[in-house]
Amino acid sequence: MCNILPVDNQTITQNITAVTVNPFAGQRPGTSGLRKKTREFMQPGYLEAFVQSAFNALRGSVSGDFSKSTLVVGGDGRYYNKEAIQKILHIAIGNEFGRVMVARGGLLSTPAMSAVIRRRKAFGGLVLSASHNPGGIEADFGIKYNVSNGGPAPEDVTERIYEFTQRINHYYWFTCNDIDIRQEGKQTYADTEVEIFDPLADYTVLMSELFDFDALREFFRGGFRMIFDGMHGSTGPYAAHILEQQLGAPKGTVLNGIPLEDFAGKHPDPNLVYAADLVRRMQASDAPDLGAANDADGDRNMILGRNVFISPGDSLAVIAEHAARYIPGYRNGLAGIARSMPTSTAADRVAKSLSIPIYETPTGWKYFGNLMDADLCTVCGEESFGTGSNHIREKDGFWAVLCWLSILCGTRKSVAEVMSAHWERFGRSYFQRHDYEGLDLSAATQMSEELRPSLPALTGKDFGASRIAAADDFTYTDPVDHSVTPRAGIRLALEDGSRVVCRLSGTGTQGATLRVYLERFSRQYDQDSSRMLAPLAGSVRQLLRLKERFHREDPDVIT
Ligand code: G16
Repeated sequence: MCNILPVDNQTITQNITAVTVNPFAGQRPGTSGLRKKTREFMQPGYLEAFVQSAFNALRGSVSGDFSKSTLVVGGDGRYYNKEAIQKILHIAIGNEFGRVMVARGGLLSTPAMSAVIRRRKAFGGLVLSASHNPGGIEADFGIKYNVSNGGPAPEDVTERIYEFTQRINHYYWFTCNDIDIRQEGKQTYADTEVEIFDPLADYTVLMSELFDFDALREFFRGGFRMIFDGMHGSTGPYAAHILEQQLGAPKGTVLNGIPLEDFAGKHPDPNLVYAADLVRRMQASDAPDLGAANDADGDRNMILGRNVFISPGDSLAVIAEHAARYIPGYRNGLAGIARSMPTSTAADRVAKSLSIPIYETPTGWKYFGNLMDADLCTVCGEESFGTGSNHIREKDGFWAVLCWLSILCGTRKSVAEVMSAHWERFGRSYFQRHDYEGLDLSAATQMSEELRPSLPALTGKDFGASRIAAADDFTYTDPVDHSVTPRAGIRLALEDGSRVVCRLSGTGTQGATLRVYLERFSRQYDQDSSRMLAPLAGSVRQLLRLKERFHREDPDVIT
């Protein structure tokens, strides 16, 4: 059917119509799918054009026939999630997918999507989320395609999708009433079976295979206390189900666990700024032993102890250090560790001590996929509050929480004690990310263009409390398929081992966001991060001439 060249709004079969649509500018996926203002997505035909372009780009891999393919659909529950799911269903049936699996209520965290794709051997999945960005009609929306290994589509696929978006002229639409996705069950529409499934089931089984649920149950029974902030995103139900129902943590362990379309008007972003309530509770005199939060789609995490914040780079290093000993799923050891280039080098020292390789990739979880598929690495992490392993092909916020829970259970130490022991052994990478948001896009792009040619001449120049040993724009060559990713971030390596990285965010929906990553190594681990990093922060502001270019002195967000 779909090879027929349609004329305007031509009926293809009784209920399938080829609907005319014009291309929309700017549908190129960024670091993680297509993210835009919700209103942009709500324009007639906008989502339809992107979804059909994705199907057009993917059709070649199944010789033009989706009849044996399963597509998984779900999202983080933000505003427009339900409407988008209905549209996707009508288009997927119009494109004659053999099966479409929709999470009950349309709610599926990103890691659960990855787990479902892998366990059900699906062709791929569409995730509706703008991650940690706010939700609502005036806020953000997004859509991402995940491939059959469960991971985000690699760049060659997203570029193919983008090419199709530029010349799309119709999409296939199956006409029927809205499909009820509130109850589990199966129904057939045209040649497609639509299955509504329990979004908690596969993920819970996977976690029970990796972690020792009996030991964790015992740990809670012994009085261990934690709080988990679901930030009104999609992970609340998973956390309530696993922590409170399966592991016996007391009711009330999960805060903000009910998914809301607007995340209660907040940024569902687990960091010190946006998870301020959780931070306050972890600083109180009666604070529990562990505090954690996940973002709206459940792939990001933040870990806190009593009065202790664990930076994502340290969290990766600690999980890698202890996984084989305290987490059954990793008892055979790790094949390797991977981190994105701006992420602190704390994990590198652990990899060295374990005599396993460390891989440095561009920002974006998709770059870990090949390494994990080739069994080159087991755990991965990014400074953007992402940690995960080869159990799926996405970062997994709740998995990171269970890792920390298992480490605390196994060592019987507090979060602070685990961290001190780690730093005592390996030294500490003081790390901060400074974000300058809402910059003029062309001025920010021009800044990067001007900086690049000047990099070689920076070697030997004073910088912070040291001197620049090397400066370049990171180019990544994938060790598996040898694909090359240039311009992945400007990095300065200093003579004292410090590092500074600058890059523009690929996930923003307005203007440009400049990210500046600062890292300084020290054997002394009890210093104040801001004080340790102040000389680097000052030098980078001068190098980038931020005041002159953007009238900015201070970053909007420091994490
Ligand atoms: C996405 C990607 C991550 C990446 C992050 C930050 O996260 O999945 O791999 O590290 O964006 O990207 P940027 O610095 O370009 O904004 P998420 O949680 O937003 O999907």
